Amino acid sequence: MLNPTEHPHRRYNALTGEWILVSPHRAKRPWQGQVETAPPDTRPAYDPACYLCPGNARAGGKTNPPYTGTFVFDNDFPALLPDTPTDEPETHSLFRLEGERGICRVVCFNPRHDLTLGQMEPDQIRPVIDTWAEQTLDLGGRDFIRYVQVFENKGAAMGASNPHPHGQIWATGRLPREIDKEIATQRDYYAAHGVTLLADYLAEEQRRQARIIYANAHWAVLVPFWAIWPFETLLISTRPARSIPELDDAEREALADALHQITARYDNLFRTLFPYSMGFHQQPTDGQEHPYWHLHAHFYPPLLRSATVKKHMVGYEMLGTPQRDITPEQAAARLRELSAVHYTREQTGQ
Ligand code: H2U
Ligand code: ZN
Repeated sequence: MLNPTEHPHRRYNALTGEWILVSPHRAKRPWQGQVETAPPDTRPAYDPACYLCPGNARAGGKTNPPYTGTFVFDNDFPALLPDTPTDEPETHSLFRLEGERGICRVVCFNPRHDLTLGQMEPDQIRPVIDTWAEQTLDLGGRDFIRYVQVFENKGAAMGASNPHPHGQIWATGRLPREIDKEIATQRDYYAAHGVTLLADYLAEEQRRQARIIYANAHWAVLVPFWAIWPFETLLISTRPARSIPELDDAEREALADALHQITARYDNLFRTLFPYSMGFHQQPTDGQEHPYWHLHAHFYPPLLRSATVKKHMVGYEMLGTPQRDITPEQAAARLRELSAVHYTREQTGQ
């Protein structure tokens, strides 16, 4: 009989409708690899050369105000523009091309240059959540915007341009590809069962416990059953909320706590400022009702075995199907047993 801890198998991603490959027999001794330590974090609290620090000049001539909380500005090099023509100059069905409108912004999480989300306490993360909510309302309220994507690229390994704690928001006239997929699966599930897909999924994960890393009254963090990246996680709201703005005070406090828990554990895993791309998937802002939507956030970290050994999505994964060696259950167990006291605090005894 198939043993999922030993035999190669494939797993279905209920949120995207795609399959992944799991090869547990290749990871019999996953934790005996190298344990190297990344260079110490020597960032100053303020960096005069940083284009995100308060009071500093940005490329393109603008100057940041002496901000003390979060700070949002229009990206000086935006990938999308609000006034792009949206007609379709191509008529051939094999050469489809459409203008895309949008607005790109940068969100500084904190004035301090030497922090990351993982090093910020829940009460420092809370204003970031409020800012995401405000931005979703502001951008989503525009008539040409149908989706607001809140995200963070953290670490040079993910292409982040600057270690100052910051994220981005891209708001677009059309729905992004990942959202299209999640609409199809969540809408079908809701139509068939009358509850959200992630509500049923979370209830089952709570029952099984094997992949849950952390849970509080309003959020759970787990390694999804169908995770591709070694330490990929999914943050799910207990109530099937549809967007960040609709979260009440208690849910925002609990979200700050959950974000602290997962990002601090990530940093502690390989004792490094753990790189990842993360982002929230909320309902479209197209003025329609989306009762099937269930608010969640994905964390996609590239590290596999240490501060420098990354997983590469190459070869069979590019040409065939994404594949992983250590199982989602093993990854969850590792993250679950870690402390959420950031390793840089342990070092200084604070
Ligand atoms: P990362 O999240 O990948 O680090 O990107 C930061 C963004 O900051 C990037 O999209 C923008 C870049 O265009 N940026 C500015 O808007 N002004 C600047 O002075 C430098 C970088
Ligand atoms: Zn800075």
